[in-house]
Amino acid sequence: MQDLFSNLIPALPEQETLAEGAVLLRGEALSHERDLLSALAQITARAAFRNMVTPGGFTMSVAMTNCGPLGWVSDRSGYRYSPVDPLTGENWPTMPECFLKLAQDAAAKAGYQNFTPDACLINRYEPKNKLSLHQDKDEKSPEHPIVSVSLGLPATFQFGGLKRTDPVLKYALQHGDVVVWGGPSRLYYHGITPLKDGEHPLLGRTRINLTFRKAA
Ligand code: MD6
Ligand code: FE
Repeated sequence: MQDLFSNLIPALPEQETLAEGAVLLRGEALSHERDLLSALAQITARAAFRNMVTPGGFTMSVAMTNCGPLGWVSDRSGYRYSPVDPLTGENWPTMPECFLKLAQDAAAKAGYQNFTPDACLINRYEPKNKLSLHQDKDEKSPEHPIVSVSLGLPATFQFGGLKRTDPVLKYALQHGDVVVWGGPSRLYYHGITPLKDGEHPLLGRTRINLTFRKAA
């Protein structure tokens, strides 16, 4: 059947450059999906998803947790990386081997050798949730890239420039897609538009995003 339609629906390229330093690796995480999702369930059993509060006092619609030596946290006093989950007072769960391998393999494919992430921020989107345009600038090692893994419902990723007012391009991110992002575009503004409702066979009405960083 696939042959019947392959001339009507052109396949998207396996690798696409979004900007200098930023590469979309389509389907890169697909072969690991079951391992990734079972590791995720173990993490969230210990460090539950929660809606953090911004320094300005707004509750984020996207729910978050972390694994690895450092986790990204936000509250009324600001954004920072912390070894401790403020909800439990315990360290964040260890970064699973399958997470680390995926992140390092993807970084290497994109030309970033020796990526040694010490933080993995895990975002959970439900329909209508969005992430406003922002820069990732809380990391002390911006010479390292960020590796971002999309699982579950598709999302529209907005990708701009160094200024908030720069024009933004939009990209569809599907289950299994990985974006590796660094170098000249490491500090570009980006965001996720309100998630469209749908049903994913493994994740239901949810999108999960894993972002691996070298934070320290
Ligand atoms: C998301 N991602 O995809 C949100 N940040 O749900 C990010 O904010 C992000 O994908 C830095 C680098 C890659 C990203
Ligand atoms: Fe970001």
